[in-house]
Amino acid sequence: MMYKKTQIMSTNEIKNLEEIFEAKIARDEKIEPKDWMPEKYRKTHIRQISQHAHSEIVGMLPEGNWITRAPSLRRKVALLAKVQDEAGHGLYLYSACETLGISREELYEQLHSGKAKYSSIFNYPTLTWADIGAIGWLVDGAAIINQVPLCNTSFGPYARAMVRVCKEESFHQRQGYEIMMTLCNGTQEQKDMAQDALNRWWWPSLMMFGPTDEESTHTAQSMKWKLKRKTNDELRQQFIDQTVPQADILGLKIPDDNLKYNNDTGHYDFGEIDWSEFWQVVKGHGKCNKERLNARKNAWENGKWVREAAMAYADKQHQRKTKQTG
Ligand code: FAQ
Repeated sequence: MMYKKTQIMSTNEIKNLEEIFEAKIARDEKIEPKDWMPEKYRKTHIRQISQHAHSEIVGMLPEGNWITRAPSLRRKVALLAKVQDEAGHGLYLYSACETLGISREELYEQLHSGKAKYSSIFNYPTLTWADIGAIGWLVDGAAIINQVPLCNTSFGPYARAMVRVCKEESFHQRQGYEIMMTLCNGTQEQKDMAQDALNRWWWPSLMMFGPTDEESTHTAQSMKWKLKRKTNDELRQQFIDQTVPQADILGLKIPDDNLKYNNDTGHYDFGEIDWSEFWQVVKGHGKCNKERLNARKNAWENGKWVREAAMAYADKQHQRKTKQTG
């Protein structure tokens, strides 16, 4: 009897907590790590924030490939800084994710075992220098459009991390566009290289926004929790509308024969995305999935001695301090 009463009490308590949580969301107040939150909210955030963090860290690899081959000192310095920024973004995001009660080790383990996803876009190869321009222009361009609404997401640590990330992404987008501009104002060979990079990165960039709203498993719930502020299709359309005029300025042709401005909607209509390619890449069968994951696993293995040395040093410091105070 007593047990039943406690159960009823706790159900009421939970209902109460749920109401407080929902009211906070409705008032656009941030949910902070120590606040009560539904377990599904916590898990969804761990999933999205960790996927985002992994994307930043894996996203360093395609560009890292070009640091030693950048065509000038100025280009090398800018690319080096960009790749370092991406490492920083990964670290803010892992930290935000840890506030939800999961350890960094678990997060890495999920990436290395293939349990956690990272963005499909980073499974494509960077074949020429123009790819570095195209990544900055298109991939960072898409990332900004996706991430600006996240500055206003409901979970405090994620929203705050996003503010800084977006400022840096906007510098990345400009450096990419400037590379494209330089190539397009160069020789015919350079312009062809820029066009070839656009041809290869355009469709994968559209896929970055995820499946269509109809196919998206998480969008409806994430919109209710104000984790997502705009749907995958809305963001994809915004990206296309913003990017087509930029391609015109460069004098490049977007590789889509069905791309056409629609006077009635005020948006560009566009061709069919190859969703079978997207799902193949997401499932691990893209051109570079194995290479990317192996690079991350090797980095983890090779860094083992550094982690051990750092722990031993921290231990020593701690012992010294307790000796002094004791
Ligand atoms: N790749 O129900 P939805 C960057 C999965 S950072 C792989 O629509 P959701 C910076 C999804 O996880 C780029 N998987 O999912 C940079 C789910 O599977 P699950 C990363 C994808 O979460 C620039 C399933 O499909 N940005 O670029 C992808 O509501 C340059 C169903 O999908 C972020 O992570 C994909 N593209 O919406 C770095 C931003 N799309 O988990 C270096 C934050 C979907 O159930 C160089 N994330 N899936 O097994 C988001 O906004 C969302 O998570 C979406 C997906 C929009 C990506």
